[in-house]
Amino acid sequence: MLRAHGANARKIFDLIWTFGAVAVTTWLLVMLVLAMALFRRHLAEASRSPLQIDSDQESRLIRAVGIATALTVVVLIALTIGSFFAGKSIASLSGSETVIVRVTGHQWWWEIRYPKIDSSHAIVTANEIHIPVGESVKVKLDSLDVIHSFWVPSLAGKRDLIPGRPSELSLIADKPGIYRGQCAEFCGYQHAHMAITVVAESRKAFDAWRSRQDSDAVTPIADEERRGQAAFLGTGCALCHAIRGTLASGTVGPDLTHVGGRRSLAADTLAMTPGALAAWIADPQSIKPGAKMPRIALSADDLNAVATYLGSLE
Ligand code: HEC
Ligand SMILES: [Cu+2]
Repeated sequence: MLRAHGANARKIFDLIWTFGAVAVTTWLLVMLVLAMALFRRHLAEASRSPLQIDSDQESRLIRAVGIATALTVVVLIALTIGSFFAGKSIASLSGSETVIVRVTGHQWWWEIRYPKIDSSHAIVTANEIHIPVGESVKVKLDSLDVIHSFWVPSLAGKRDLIPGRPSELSLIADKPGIYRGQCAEFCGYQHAHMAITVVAESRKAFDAWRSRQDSDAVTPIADEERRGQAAFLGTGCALCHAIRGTLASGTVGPDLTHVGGRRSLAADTLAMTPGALAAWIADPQSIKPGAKMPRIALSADDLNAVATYLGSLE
């Protein structure tokens, strides 16, 4: 949030500093006045009895308190107006989007879809959004289970994903890079392991990524990968996962058509490495207890083969 990299995030960043500066200044002034008052009372107590009332001083104090109260109200109104206009100018950024992404929250991962354009298919992936740098991207949000919240602090503010009540947000990244996001609404056991990655890249790299995602999964040629595919299709993985180009078409878990090309596994819980892939498949419950993927017993050879096969799906 303090490292804003997009128009939308910068508006929020300015607001944070304005609120912070006003709050700190107010606090310092209050402390200063308090110190002065205590000091003066200390001097006065020495020279006259505390029961003696000085009516001049009383009316001065009443005036001072009145002015301070009025100033507080003015500051509150000014901050409210500032926040209103920041919200309005964030809203005015929408409408010029060149890319649309649909994000659906699940316990505890993000389903990402890019609707069909021209001759390409709709793309389905998970936990990793690619966007072209400098272009405004419309993110449409929905949830299938509980309330989640989409928050990529360097790029935009938070927006809740409420089941049955679609909402949207626009994202803009003005520098290529990898921006981490996090579910920002407590959504159950593995809420903390529900991160999202936004990869902002040049238009050329984005188009290349898109067309790679658009193709079906590669057909395995090596023996090990063929064995992995057979084990995948034969042990129930396909009930929950889809791999385009094979019979696997489950929708309970992330689409795995290009899983090997992602940067991380299980909503950024593990970095994508051959070892992590095998560890996840061997026992997802020890890595992300409560995750909606059961532990499935595979022989050591099948496990290695499945991990090799999935790793090859880039
Ligand atoms: C009952 C449904 C179900 C079954 C059966 C299942 N999975 Fe999963 N799988 C999931 C869910 C849900 C997730 C997301 C977990 C999370 O991140 O919280 C997942 C995540 C994954 C991931 C990580 C994907 C990513 O992009 O982060 C891989 C790889 C995977 N499963 C492989 C397999 C393999 C191999 C099998 C068969 C041995 C299998 N799964 C069986 C539901 C299932
Ligand atoms: Cu969540």
